[in-house]
Amino acid sequence: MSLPYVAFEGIEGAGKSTVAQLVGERLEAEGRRVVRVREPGGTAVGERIRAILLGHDLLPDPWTEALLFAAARAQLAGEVVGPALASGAWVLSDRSVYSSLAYQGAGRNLGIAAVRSVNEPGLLGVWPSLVILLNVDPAEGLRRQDVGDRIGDEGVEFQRSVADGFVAMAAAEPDRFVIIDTGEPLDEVVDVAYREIRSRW
Ligand code: T5A
Repeated sequence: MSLPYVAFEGIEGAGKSTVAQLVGERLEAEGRRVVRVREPGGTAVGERIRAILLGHDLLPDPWTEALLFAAARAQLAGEVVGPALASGAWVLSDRSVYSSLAYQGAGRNLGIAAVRSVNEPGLLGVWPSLVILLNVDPAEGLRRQDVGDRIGDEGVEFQRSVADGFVAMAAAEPDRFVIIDTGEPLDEVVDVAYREIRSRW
């Protein structure tokens, strides 16, 4: 049986953090041990890398950006995700390697296969078993955001190419991805996500 490692994905403002939090609360209410992580970040090293990546004061080149995301992720995999899964916990992740494939691979045009190959060594074979892809119109997603980050501020056309990247990956891996339309009320989105997770584990 696959490990309960679930990633919540989508473009800016899709509702990833909100839905991951609420689904986690439902799982905890059933007595399950849930470890929540976010990318980039989730470790001391990763949070420092996050500040480099998302602040407006530095402008990493596209490959520097891709490699820094991969570096933060490698730290998270070794320090948190791998041990949590080994201990029997469920891992709910606000973004994952699939964000790199969509943002750097598709959005920045580095190529999904090339970005995948630089991420693979650091992930130690542990990929999200289920990706809940929250679908939102890019303009609506940007409206929902409180504060933009450097990459989120690239604008609506960039968001569109990232969204297209996510949809292409979902079509290529239909067993791993579930797409949920977030035009529905939040309660309903959470309910569908929760049921998709519980149908697998
Ligand atoms: N990035 C990240 C890469 O380029 N490559 C990578 O490999 C990785 C990991 C990270 C940035 O880095 C980039 C992507 C990003 O630009 P982040 O911290 O993940 O940034 O932040 P964002 O995605 O920008 O997070 P947001 O907070 O904007 O989006 P969320 O988490 O999707 O949205 P959330 O949950 O905060 O919700 C936003 C608002 O919408 C409402 C919520 O209540 C909230 O007010 N909402 C809904 N409203 C109506 N109906 C619904 N169904 C709703 N769901 C949520």
